[in-house]
Amino acid sequence: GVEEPSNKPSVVFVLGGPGSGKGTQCAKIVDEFKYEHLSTGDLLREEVKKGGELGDKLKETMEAGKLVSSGMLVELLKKAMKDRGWEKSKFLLDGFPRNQENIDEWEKQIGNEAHIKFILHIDVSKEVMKERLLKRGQESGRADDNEETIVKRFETFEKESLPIIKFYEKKKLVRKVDSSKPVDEVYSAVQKLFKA
Ligand code: B4P
Repeated sequence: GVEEPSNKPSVVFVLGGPGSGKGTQCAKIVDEFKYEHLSTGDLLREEVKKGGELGDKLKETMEAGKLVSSGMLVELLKKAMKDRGWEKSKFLLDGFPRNQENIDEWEKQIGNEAHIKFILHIDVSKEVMKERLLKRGQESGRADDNEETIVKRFETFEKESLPIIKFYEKKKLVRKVDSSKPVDEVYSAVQKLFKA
């Protein structure tokens, strides 16, 4: 039969622990495969920069290594997606969804309006992640890249975000790469998954 052209955006979720290399790989994917890249971490850091009551509250949550509340986050995300264009767009959503509340809000605010293609899981050990985050902390001075916050971010990841990856694994939606290698080697594996 004749297929109806879909006007829904398609979405790839990029998940992995703090410092696993999500942002790094997303930049490369976008160059080659022409996705619109949105990082929820970046969106939140922009809000923090604006200051005000909301910005201050977000800053506090992020520096505690916790996840911010999902209603506002998905509103921000949806607005950013609409700003980039909706119909026929391809989005790479970096760092989302990170807990069940993120998924519930996605269902509520976006749900059938978008099509989830697959989940890219950037996988690497805690030791390697910690090393990378501490290095970035020295270079860029990101407020949450310090030893104390990193430990809390790992706790949050294991408790709230790993179960989300397992949930999508059961649905056979996950494509996983080993991110312990140098950036370009990781990217060759990523490339294959996007061409598949
Ligand atoms: P994020 O900004 O997403 O921070 P992250 O998990 O640490 O990932 P990031 O992208 O920065 O690091 P990457 O792995 O690319 O989140 C920050 C905070 O925002 C969260 O803690 C939370 O509070 C809040 N938040 C975000 N999303 C949320 C959501 N959906 N719901 C609720 N709250 C949310 O890279 C790390 C470093 O490793 C870089 O310096 C990079 O150069 C290096 N690196 C990468 N790959 C490498 C490789 N192969 N070899 C060597 N170094 C490598």
